Amino acid sequence: MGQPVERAAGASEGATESPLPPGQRIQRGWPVTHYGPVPKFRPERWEFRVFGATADSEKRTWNHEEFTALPYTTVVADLHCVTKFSMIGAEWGGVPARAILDLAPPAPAVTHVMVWAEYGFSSNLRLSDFASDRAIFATHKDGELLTAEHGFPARLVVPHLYAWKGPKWVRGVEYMTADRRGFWEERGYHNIGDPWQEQRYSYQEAPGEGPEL
Ligand SMILES: Nc1nc2c(c(=O)[nH]1)N[C@H]1C(S)=C(S)[C@@H](COP(=O)(O)O)O[C@H]1N2
Ligand SMILES: [Mo]
Repeated sequence: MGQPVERAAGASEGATESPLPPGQRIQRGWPVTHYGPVPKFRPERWEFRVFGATADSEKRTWNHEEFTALPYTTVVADLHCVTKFSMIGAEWGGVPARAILDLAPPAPAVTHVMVWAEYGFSSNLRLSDFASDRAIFATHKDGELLTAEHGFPARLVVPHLYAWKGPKWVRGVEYMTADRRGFWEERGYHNIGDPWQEQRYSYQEAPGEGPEL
């Protein structure tokens, strides 16, 4: 905090060699950032739901045991918070977003998804962003289960977008045939949120980058 932005030798060690997006600085440790309380996890009540415009018009749900049996992969990726800290080089383990798209295919008309979390928190993504082979519903970080405050039992990580695009305490995905703003996107954050283009705030949106506010 307060130090000049620098890319010191140690800063990029590890598996990610990518530079930091503009305006970001490296945060040591892992701060907790979210709106509202940390939800209590109740395994018997938890389910992950895919709904909206599915290819067969059916909803799909997985209970916690079933969800933990879905394909598992790891992705090394940084978290870029729009408030300008970045947490670099984490190894996320969990269910690739692609696996969800394969197991519960969207209808051809789907262009966007809304990712839903506890307490109605949500974030919208273009289908193409969600379909990235690096997008992951993380259950683990660096080989350990996520802690409650970091999103246990699952959080979305979309490495090429700002971290608010990855809800903690995720509960499902809605397939949409038109774009709609999620929680932070309605409250001043950019509809797309590409950190490499510094798409932080909705007032920066170019025409066509988001639905009317
Ligand atoms: N459910 C939920 N998920 C959320 C948020 C939130 O407010 N609620 N905040 C986002 C923001 S702005 C950031 S920077 C990251 C922070 O994740 P961390 O607390 O694990 O560092 O979570 C994201 N996911
Ligand atoms: Mo954030």
